[in-house]
Amino acid sequence: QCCFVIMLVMQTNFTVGQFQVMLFINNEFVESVTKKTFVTSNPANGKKLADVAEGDKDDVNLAVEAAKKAFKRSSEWRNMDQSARARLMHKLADLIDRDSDIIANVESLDNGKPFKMAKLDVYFVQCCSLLCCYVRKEPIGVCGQIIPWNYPALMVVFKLAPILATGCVSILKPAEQTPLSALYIASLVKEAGIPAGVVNVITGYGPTAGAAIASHPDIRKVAFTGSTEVGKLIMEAAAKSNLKKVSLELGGKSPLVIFDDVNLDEVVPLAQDAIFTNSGQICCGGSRTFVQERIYDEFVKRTVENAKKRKVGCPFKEDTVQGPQVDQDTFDKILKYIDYGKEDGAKLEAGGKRWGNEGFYIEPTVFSNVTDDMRIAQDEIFGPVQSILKFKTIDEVIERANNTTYGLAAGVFTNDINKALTFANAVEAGSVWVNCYNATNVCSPFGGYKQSGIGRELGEEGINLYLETKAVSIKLPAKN
Ligand code: TXE
Repeated sequence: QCCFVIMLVMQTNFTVGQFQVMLFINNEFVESVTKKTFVTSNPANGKKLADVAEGDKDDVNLAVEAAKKAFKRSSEWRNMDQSARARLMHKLADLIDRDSDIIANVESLDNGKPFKMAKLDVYFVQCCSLLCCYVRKEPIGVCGQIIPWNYPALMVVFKLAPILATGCVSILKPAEQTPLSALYIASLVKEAGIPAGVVNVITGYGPTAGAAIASHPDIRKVAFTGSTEVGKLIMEAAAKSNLKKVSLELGGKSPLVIFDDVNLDEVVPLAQDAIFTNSGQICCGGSRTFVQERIYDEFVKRTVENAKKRKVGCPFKEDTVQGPQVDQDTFDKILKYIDYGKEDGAKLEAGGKRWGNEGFYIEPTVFSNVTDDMRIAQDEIFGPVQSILKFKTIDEVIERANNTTYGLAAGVFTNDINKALTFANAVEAGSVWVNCYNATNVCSPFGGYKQSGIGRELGEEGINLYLETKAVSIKLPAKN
């Protein structure tokens, strides 16, 4: 059998020399960077089968680079249509079929499983062909839900709707800054006749009450909306406690791209609402306004006029569009970022300081001449600060739009359908809006790529977050 392995490794070319098996990176068999090897042996007699290249961090890096290149926009793999991919899959399946004895032999030698079983593995043959199978969706059960302060009542609804629809039960923690509306809605839960224990609201702080939810051994799923930083803590606590399921809706630095064929009268106010809505305290806010070169100066001029017209003031006044920021910390953070913008060389065009002399109000603030490396272009500010960047071509703006660790949302304004769809398909974001912004609805899944989160709320995917899937297979007495 050993001879057979030697023979087959020669013939299949996955080795150099007789017994050395190499790494496979970028469609090449290569030695590991360190040239180190480890031994794989035959469990039937303990004898060595081969020296295998020992991959380490540097090899993983090389493989990741190769994989990134293969997945880059416009690469052969990304441009390949589905039918061509299907042809390659079938070709691979045919080759596995052709060499199934070799693969099963290797498997038996290396793992010890009987050749017969190894052969079944290769074909993934089901153990009994007389099977009837049905799939059940069942509620996960006890869920923890930790929500932020920017949309307190809306977040309660986002979180409780799938709980009630699927038959789960919730321990919900509102943010410490805004505990009141969740408690009020809790009283309505009781009034509606929902049984005791289905909805529970724990007000308190993140590192205590929030952390207790994330690490509780009897909570089977945690849903969190908030900062990326805390999202990572939640995931860590979930992993370390009972591997509870996790869905995260986190921060963003969403690009809004404006091509030079648009009507500025319409687009200037929409682009400003994209970031100034809810005093800029919005996770999917269009916080990087990319404007095409030819209309840049005019866009900035009109944006500044628009910012100066925005009504800031008492939240209960009819014509108010911008109230205060939620608390001192948030207020301080935003003013700090306005300073960073000035320090980093952006041009302050409007606002830039506190509004009035009490409460946490900030003037609608506009920066022009913002470049990608500035802190105001990279970090989530979560306030009424618009950063306007200049671009020339669609390829350039796609690259720059994606050059962020976040991927929550994106927008594009243009009258050219090709540009709109090219951008929409290429941008790495969970929601893309064309000629509109912040247009969420209950049927559209909402959530982020990259460090903007895991999972999607709303729509069918939002319901699935709260369901377990069970496959029940039954042996039948005869094939019918
Ligand atoms: O959020 P936190 P903060 C972003 C935004 C903002 C920044 C900080 O950039 O400026 O985050 O805001 C609970 N274990 N977003 O500090 O801390 C906390 O009690 C468990 C974007 O207010 O993430 C609250 O209920 N829970 C965002 C919730 O997490 C913890 C909305 C959110 O608070 C915890 C809000 C812990 N260790 C802020 N620490 C969005 N995606 O919309 C805190 N919490």
